[in-house]
Amino acid sequence: MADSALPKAMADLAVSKTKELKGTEKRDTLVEIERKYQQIWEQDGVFQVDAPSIDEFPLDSISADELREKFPKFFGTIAYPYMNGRLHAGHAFSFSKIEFHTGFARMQGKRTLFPLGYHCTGLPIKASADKLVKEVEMFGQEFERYKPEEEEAEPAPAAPAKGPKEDVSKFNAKKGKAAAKTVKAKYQFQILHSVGIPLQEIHLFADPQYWLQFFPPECKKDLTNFGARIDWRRQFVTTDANPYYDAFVRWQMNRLKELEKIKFGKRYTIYSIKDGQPCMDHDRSEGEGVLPQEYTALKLKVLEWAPQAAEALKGKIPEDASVYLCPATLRPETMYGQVCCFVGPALTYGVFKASEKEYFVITDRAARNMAYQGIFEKEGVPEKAADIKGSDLVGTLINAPLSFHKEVRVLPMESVLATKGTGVVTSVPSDSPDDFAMVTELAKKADFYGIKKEWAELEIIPIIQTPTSDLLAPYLVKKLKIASPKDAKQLLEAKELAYKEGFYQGVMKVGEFKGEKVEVAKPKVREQLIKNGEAFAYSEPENKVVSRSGDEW
Ligand code: ANZ
Repeated sequence: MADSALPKAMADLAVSKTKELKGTEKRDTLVEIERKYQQIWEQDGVFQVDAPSIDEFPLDSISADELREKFPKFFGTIAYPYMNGRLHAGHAFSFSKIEFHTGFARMQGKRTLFPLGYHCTGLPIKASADKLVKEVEMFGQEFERYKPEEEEAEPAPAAPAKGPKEDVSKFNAKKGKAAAKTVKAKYQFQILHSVGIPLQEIHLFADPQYWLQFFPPECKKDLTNFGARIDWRRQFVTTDANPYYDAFVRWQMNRLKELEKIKFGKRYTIYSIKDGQPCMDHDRSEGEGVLPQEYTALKLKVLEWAPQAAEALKGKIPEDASVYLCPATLRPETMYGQVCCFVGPALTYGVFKASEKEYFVITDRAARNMAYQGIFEKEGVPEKAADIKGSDLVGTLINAPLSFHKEVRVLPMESVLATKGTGVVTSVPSDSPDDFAMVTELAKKADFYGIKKEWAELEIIPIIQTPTSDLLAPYLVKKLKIASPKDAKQLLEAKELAYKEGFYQGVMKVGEFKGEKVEVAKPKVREQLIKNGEAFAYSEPENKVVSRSGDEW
C-alpha cells in the first residue's frame, strides 16, 4: 500500500518510526557514558599491552617459567572478520564471547592481548570487484546509464521498510541463513549502495585493493563503539597487500612442509575456470558442502557407426583413429552385465580428441571437466572434432569391456541427463532397475523407437548374488510393479534398494573376483579396467555448484 493511501494516523506512525524515537534519554545517557570512557581508554592506551622489556629482564636473567609466573598472560583472538562489507549482528555475537573473556582476564590481572586481523583472502572480494568492472562498463562510472525498469520483477536497492505492519521491535526471521545472506539487489553496485556507499564512490571498489582500505577502518570504528578491548597497534590485513603477514604465512607453510605435515601434489577440487582457482564453500553462491565425486569412465570402442553417424562424421575424424563412447559409472563391478549403451536422443554430443589416435564421445560439459584432469593431451583445452546428435548415434555397434556380450548397441534413453557424468550411460539391466525398465520398453516398442528388436534383447546374465536374488533389478521392478521407464518415483526407490543390497550384501557370481564381496571386488575391478586401458578415472561435483562469480558446474 502506498503511504498516500494510509489513514492519516497510521501514516504519522509510519513516519515517526523512521524519523524520531521518543523517550530515549536513558539510552542516550548510557551511550554518552560509554563514549566518555572509551575516549579515556583510548587516550590512556589501556588495551596496549607490551611484553616485559629486555632492559628490565636481560636475556638469561630469568627463566621463561619464572617470567610467566611473574607476569601471567592471556592472548585472545577470533576468526578474522571478512572485509567484503561492514560487520553485522552475527559478528557482535561472536565478538561478545572473546570480549568477555578478555575483560575477565584483565580483571584477573593478566597481561591481556587482543589483536585483530582483517580477512581479505579469497574469492568473494575479487569476484565482487570483477563484477563492478563489468557494471561500470555497462552503466558508466556513476551508474548513470542504469535504468531500473531493466530489472524485471526485482526492485533496485531495498528502500528502508515502511508501513504500519512492520513492527521494528520484533525480530522476525522469514528466511533461512543462506537466503538471508543475499541482499535483494541484482547488481553489485546496488549491494554497495544499499549499505550506504554513495554512487559516486562505488566505482573505486572495482579495484579489489580498495576494499582492503575501505572496510577495515569501518570495522575498527564499529568495534571501538562496541567497546572492544583490542590493542589497535596490533591490527593487520591478510593477503600480500601486507608483506609482513604474507611473510608469516609463507614461513608457516614452509615450516609445515619441512616437518612433512603438508605435501605438494594433486587432488580433486572444485575448480573455477573463470576465476582460475579452486571454488571453495565461501566462494559459492550455490552448492555449499558439495564435493567432487569420482566415477569410472569406460571406453566402449566404436566397431561400426550407425549410417546416420557415419554420414555426420564423414571426414572429421582420421580414418585410423579409435573412437570411444565413454559412460561414467559408480558400479564398475557390474560391467560383466552390460547389454547396451544409452544416449539421450535429444542431446548433442561432442567427439573430442583425447590423443593422436583416440577420440571420446561425451558431452561438452564432461569434456570441459576432463580437460583439467590430465585426461586429454592438452591441459585445459578440449579439442572438439565434431558435434553429433544423440539420435544419430543410435544403432552404433560398440565393444563393451568385461561384458559377456562383447558387442552391444547404442540405444536411446530419454531420461539421460546432460548435467551428469558424460551423458553416456552403460546399461546393466541385471542390477540397475532403470536399465531393466528401459530395455524392456525398447524391446516392446522397437519400431516406435526406430531400433531393431534384437538390439534390446541380449540375454540378461546374473552377475551378483544377494540374499534376495541374483537378478536383483528385474526382481525389484516386478515387485514394485514398475510398468515403464516413466515410473520415476518407484524406479528411484528400486534403485536405492538395489544399490544398498548389492553393495553391502552382494557377492560376485562371475569374473576374476568370483566369490568376493561386492564391497571388496568393486575397487579391484576398477583398477583392472584402468590398468588394461579400458577405463579411466573421471571426477565432477556430486551436485550443482555456482560460484559467486557466476561460474557453473
Ligand atoms: C552402470 C550401472 C550399473 C549403473 C548398475 C547403476 C547401476 P548415481 O548412482 O545416481 O549417483 N548415470 C550416469 N550418468 C548418467 C546420466 N547422465 N543420466 C542418467 N544416468 C546416468 O549415478 C550413477 C549411475 O547413474 C551410473 O552408474 C549410471 O548408471 C547412471 F547396476 O552405470 B550406472
